[in-house]
Amino acid sequence: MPLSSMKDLVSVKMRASLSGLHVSGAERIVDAGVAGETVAALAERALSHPRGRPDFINIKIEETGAILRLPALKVETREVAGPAEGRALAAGLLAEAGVARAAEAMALFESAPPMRGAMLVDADTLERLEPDKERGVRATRMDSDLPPSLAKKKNHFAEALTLATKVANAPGIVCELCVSDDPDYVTGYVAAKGLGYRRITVMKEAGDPHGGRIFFYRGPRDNVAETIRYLEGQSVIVEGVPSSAAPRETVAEQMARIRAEGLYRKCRVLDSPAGSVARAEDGRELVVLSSNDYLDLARDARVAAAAADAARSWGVGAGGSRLTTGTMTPHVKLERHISSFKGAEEVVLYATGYMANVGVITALAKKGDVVFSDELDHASIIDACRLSGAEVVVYRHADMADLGRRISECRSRGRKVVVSDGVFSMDGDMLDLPRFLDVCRDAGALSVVDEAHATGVVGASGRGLSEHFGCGLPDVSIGTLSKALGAEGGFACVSAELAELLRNVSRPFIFSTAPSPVVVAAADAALSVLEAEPWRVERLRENVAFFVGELKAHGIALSTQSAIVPIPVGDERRAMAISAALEREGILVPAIRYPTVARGAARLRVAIMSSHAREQLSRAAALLARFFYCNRQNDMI
Ligand code: WAQ
Ligand code: MG
Repeated sequence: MPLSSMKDLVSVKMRASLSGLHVSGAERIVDAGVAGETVAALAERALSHPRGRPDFINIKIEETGAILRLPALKVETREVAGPAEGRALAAGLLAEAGVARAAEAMALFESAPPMRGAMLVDADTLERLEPDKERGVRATRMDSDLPPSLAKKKNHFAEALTLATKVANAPGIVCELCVSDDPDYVTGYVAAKGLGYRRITVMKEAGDPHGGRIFFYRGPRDNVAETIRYLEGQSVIVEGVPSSAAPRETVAEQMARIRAEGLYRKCRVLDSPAGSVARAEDGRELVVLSSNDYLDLARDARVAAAAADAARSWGVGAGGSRLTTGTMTPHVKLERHISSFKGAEEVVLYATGYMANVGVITALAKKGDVVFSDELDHASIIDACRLSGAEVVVYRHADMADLGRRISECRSRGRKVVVSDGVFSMDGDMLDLPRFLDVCRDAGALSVVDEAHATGVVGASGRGLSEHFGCGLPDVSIGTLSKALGAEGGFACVSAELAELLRNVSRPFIFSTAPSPVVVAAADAALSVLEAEPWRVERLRENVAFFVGELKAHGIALSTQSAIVPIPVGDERRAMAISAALEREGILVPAIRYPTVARGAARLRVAIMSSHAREQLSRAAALLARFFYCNRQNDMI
């Protein structure tokens, strides 16, 4: 039959498989006039499915028969912390919808083999009612009213809401339970006419390929056939389907939630330069135990003079990006200086440490490549991984065996890049660089190590992990000028070949104005001070050991391999209370909370400086221990 002679709307269904195994399926109900383009769009979707290229695609065009138009179920999303909470919530919703034996029902997912369709189950006895138990019942002949441009790509949410709306309106169906079978899609839902579409963000562990649907039926057995006929044959268009489930939260609501969760933050204003003692806005003096200015170089007279001189000779702004007019003599001089300090072939500067991570990782990895990242890597690395478009594989913290296993399991033909913090910024521990380099070399992977908290701190003269371990450099050693070097900016130590790559493709390098010659000259001077005065690094190490010893004497046993001493507290509000009590005593130790660390893993993060006096450190340790223990017994200090 020529398409043009078909009635207004047609159903177009696509099913794709590879070696007989299902790859993807989709269906649309569209005007007969656009059936051709719909066929093309569905074929393209099948051919580009992430699961692989199918060897068989079946596309069918049929008349729809009478169309039933249904309003989309109301959507509500519940954020849960993990699958246990998600499943308990689902059980409660099922009970609300009239399925008493909810837990038993959910166990059906575990016992049944993977199915193309849903289980049709008696809501009271949990007996299976569908004739073909291997295939299940498939709900078909449905579509949303989303315009074609929005329905091109797989949209789990919109497709599930469309199906759920059709199913909830089926005769005899009291509710539905769904968990996706996509390993990385962990969201599921419970849907019923009365409940609406209740999304639950986590219903299973990530990576779990199991999932399924259960349609709960209540009514005479004689009517089951009619229910199945509706599910399989009645054409339905669901109206008002949103293209995404993002909950609408006003800015005021969002801020209220942030406060309620104990996650509110604001900038503290200090009325003094960086250093181990600061003046608060109200004039009070505070001992700063949270600065990254580890070697007290930010206000060093020689560093400040270099900045002032540079401002006079070179002006303040660079006036252009590095590849246009922004590269000045001071930039090149600093890059050479850092290269010789680190023993690297070349160095590429970035405006900040964050940008260095983003710039390096997005340059090395793109779509089709794989980045392996430690689960405790810094936020800038996490953002960089996301931005790169590469597949991201997160391995267990500092676990080189786990890293090796994950690399060996990786089947991608793309480039492999492994990235780790050198010193972990929230835990203060150090990467085992020699083993890390071994794993990377064996795998033919590029190694990237962020030494932001290691530069100036780790190694006898502050040259970082390679100096500490007496081993070679990773392919990329990233560092920052804004912590121990007291200035601002980031850098990547690389081979000449990689430097060329970064200057050609690294977008933060290409599209940022070059760092100001003022900060560049300051960093250069700071590096000279560090080279001339390695005692600063030694003093820092002694101060760390002293502080850790003091804490231990007060009953808090901790270890660190850097200048970062984290004191684990757990509860966000408790960490805030201890931090506030310390501040009342004139000691500045911030509470670190989600999203910087995991929820419920809040901590006080002490950072030691070479310029801290022993008395400052011992008093701080004593007060810290007092508040830490006092606050464990009762919530008030
Ligand atoms: N009819 C009946 N059952 C089906 C159908 C169908 N048309 N399609 C899939 N199933 C069953 C089958 O057993 C699958 O294993 C299982 O459902 C899951 O299918 O963000 O993606 O397509 O709100 O993996 C839900 C949350 C996503 C969406 C559901 O399901 C959101 C999803 P999947
Ligand atoms: Mg699926």
